[in-house]
Amino acid sequence: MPADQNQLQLLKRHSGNPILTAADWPYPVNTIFNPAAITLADGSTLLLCRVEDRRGHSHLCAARSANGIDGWEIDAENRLMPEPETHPEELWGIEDPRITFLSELGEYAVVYTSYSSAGASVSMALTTDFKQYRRIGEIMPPWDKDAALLPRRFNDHWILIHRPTVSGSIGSHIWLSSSPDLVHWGNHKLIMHAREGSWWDANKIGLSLPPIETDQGWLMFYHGVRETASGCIYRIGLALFDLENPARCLARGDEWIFAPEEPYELTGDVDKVVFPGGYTLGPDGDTLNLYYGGADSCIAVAQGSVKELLAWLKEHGSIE
Ligand code: BMA
Repeated sequence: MPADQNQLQLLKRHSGNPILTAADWPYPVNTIFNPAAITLADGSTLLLCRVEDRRGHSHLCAARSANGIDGWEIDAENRLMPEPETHPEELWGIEDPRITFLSELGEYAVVYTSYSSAGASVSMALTTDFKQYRRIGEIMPPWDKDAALLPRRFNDHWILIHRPTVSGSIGSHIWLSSSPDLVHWGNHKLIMHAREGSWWDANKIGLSLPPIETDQGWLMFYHGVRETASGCIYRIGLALFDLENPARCLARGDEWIFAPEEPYELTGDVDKVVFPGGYTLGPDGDTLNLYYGGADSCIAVAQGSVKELLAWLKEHGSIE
């Protein structure tokens, strides 16, 4: 699988990858992967990591680092654990968080997948410090995952991007829903289709990062899942949505921009997976640190430039 020059130019893997593995954890776990990420007020980085225990159930655990690369302090005291007694949808664990800061509330919204015998659904909790959480609970019924909030209201409504899967329907696509209060959701709109046939993003796509606000629109990273005879390949593509009307797709890249290439992405509990869930921006407002899970077994980081990603999309994107 030769490395594509384009990919290397757009997103450059850190030489210290993987930056976090199960061996770094202060208690016994199976794997850690698929983190959310934010920059804290003091400029340090917080990753909210998906931790899978040795039953196969996941919970969320914060790790903090001054430079976002190493020196991680893992906060084993204040984990977000499944609470199946009060939230039965969390029976088999909670997974794949995405974080958005809601300045109107002065709180971070953590949107995550909860997993039970009814399937995977979208849940939300609010926090100010990643030590104590106030659960909103299940906001989308199964099957639904790969969700994140936009940071502010549009016409008095919050916006959630998510990926429902309906049994019997053709493909899993990206949708947008609105809510006046973060609890009641409606006005559902399909905003981006999975492609068909031999495309890298045929049949199943899902939001990766919370969309990034730029002067040209909301920059969306999404994953495409290609089914092959030897299993699925999770790769990452780009799309751009209208700033004022985030349901309107302005452009979508034809090629993937990031794909499993390194050993820690090719081999693990699930082979050939790159799964970004969070990013931070450097002080220049342009340098993007993309945090992702590798092969469902580790956490890694790659760097790019928002301006270059937008320029690439302009050249390689088509209007939906
Ligand atoms: C998806 C999610 C991710 C996982 C990926 C590959 O459906 O469950 O958490 O990384 O599959 O196994």
